[in-house]
Amino acid sequence: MSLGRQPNDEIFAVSVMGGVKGGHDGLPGQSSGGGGGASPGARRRRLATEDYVAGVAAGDRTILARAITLIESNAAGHIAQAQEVLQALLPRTGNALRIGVTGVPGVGKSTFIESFGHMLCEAGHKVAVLAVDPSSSLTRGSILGDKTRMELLSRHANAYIRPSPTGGSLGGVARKSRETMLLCEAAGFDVILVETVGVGQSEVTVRGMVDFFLLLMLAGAGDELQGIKKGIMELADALVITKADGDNQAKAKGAQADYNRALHYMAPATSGWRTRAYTCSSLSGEGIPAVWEVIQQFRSETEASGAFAERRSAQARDWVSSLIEDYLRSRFYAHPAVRNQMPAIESAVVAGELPVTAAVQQLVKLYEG
Ligand SMILES: Nc1nc2c(ncn2[C@@H]2O[C@H](COP(=O)(O)OP(=O)(O)OP(=O)(O)O)[C@@H](O)[C@H]2O)c(=O)[nH]1
Ligand SMILES: [Mg+2]
Repeated sequence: MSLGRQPNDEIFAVSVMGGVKGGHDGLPGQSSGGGGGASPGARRRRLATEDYVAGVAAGDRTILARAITLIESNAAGHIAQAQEVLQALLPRTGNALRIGVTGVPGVGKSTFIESFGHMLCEAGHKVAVLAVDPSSSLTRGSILGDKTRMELLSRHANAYIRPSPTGGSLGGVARKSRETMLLCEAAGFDVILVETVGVGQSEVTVRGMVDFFLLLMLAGAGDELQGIKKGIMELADALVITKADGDNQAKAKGAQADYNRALHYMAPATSGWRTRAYTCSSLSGEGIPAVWEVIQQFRSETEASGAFAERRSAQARDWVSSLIEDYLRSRFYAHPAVRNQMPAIESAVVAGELPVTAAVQQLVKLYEG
């Protein structure tokens, strides 16, 4: 599973870019201009590493929020401390069930998470909800919209909702979300729900960080629109037709049968597991407990077969290699000689005066100095 790749990634903030905005947890060196309102004590200083570690391990939400803000920061000093915090907390991570939720805009992801998450919290689970939305720097409004859509869940003592990190490429957002997931696990959350919009590369990225991947679909919407052409169905461990209520119920059942037929001919997303279609209504709650039963069944079967642990290992290896690639790429593009010569070499290629391979060799030579 590979991460989305873009040049000039800020993965390790080699070339310092925008950084997080509106530091609502009050890290120094970030503009707090107006964003979070004038809450008392908003301008807190950074904590010592031991305090972050102890606070997160004790499940202290305020400190968890501040540790996540540290993780999301692109400032070099913050990155170093964030890694110390993660290193110390690593033995406490890995115990949660990680569930990705995707689907086209408006399919009902947030409403599903509200209903599903609330059911789990009531059953005694501790549920963290994260979002991976590389576009959210442009549409900050939707984050606020989500919080209000998850009103019941966000007020539950067992739930913690964290909006998508803003700003930067998918690779940068993905790194922050993975590390945030680890912090939530260390804080004692045993179910992590990751919402992502199904409109691009971000589903593939989220598939690469979760154990179970849930694709929500609408009855009667065009298949191409919903990712069949893009192969998203092949990534899913379950397909859930949403909004199976009122007049839509019969249509949803029809779609379920159609998708089950289509799934029959597809390779499974997880070896040994058969992906099936289900229906639910997040408004009435019908079908929501069944989704949890499917996920528990998946967990027990894949843990027994070894597929669960194998996927986790493969994800860790893929994470290492994709971070290396992102790191090297950003180093390369940030290199002064490369930056200096790039425009001329590109022009020569475009003008047909220089073969591409020779151009790249020249640039790499400059980089290697
Ligand atoms: N009838 C009915 N409507 C629903 C159901 N679930 C969601 N909706 C409605 O569908 C609309 C979109 O729901 P959201 O949960 O915001 O969808 P989303 O997939 O999170 O959307 P984005 O975050 O914008 O991608 C809202 O108006 C919901 O009230 C359902 O089970 N039944
Ligand atoms: Mg949403």
